[in-house]
Amino acid sequence: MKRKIAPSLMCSDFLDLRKECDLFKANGIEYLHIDIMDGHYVPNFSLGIDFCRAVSSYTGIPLDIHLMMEDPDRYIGVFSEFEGCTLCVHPETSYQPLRTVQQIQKRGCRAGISLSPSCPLGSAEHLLPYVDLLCIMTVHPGYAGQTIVTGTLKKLEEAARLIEKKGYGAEVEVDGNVSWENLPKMRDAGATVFVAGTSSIFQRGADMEESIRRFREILEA
Ligand code: S6P
Ligand code: MG
Repeated sequence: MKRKIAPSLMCSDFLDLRKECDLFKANGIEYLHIDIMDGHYVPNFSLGIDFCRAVSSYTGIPLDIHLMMEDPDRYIGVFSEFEGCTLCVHPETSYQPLRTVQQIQKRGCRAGISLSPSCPLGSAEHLLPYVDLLCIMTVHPGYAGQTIVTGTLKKLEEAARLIEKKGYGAEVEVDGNVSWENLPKMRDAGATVFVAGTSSIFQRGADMEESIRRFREILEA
């Protein structure tokens, strides 16, 4: 499976968003990772539906929408309008997570589940045959710029191994502190989609195009 880069747009320089979107298009970025927060499931707010519309229509790059919210079923209809997008939910936020996954797929989207560091792999194992993407969060949901939580790399490795062994088709995404130091470990642990944030391509002062090239080289090594 080709390894993919998903820049996390909450880390963008919003005053220079068009320039960054142009760079993503020119450099073959596979997904745009968009964090949606409700101020309840996580103590923060980030991006919204109008932001999704703007970057989706401008770039044409498939969206990877990470729903950090209570009762995500209420918003599946709203966020499912984007061609080829992934809607990723935290299973503990839905009473019937499998039904939520199926509702997402019924609307023509790819369905993902995201496991925060507090959520063990075993609690979601039964969902793995059904999902298009499993996101292992390596920081607590809610903020960019955090440090990796110990133990999450091992969970990533176990998840990737299990998906491979069982022959499930799900992509394995890693989200949180995907830094130059952690990236090779995450690649070796079996991740296939990498959320790039302030730890790598959005580092202030660095050349973003050069950072994307460096990121890609590590993924392909
Ligand atoms: C966190 C969110 C993540 C962050 C990403 C930022 O709630 O789900 O997607 O945007 O972790 O990257 P970094 O490198 O600052 O951790
Ligand atoms: Mg995220």
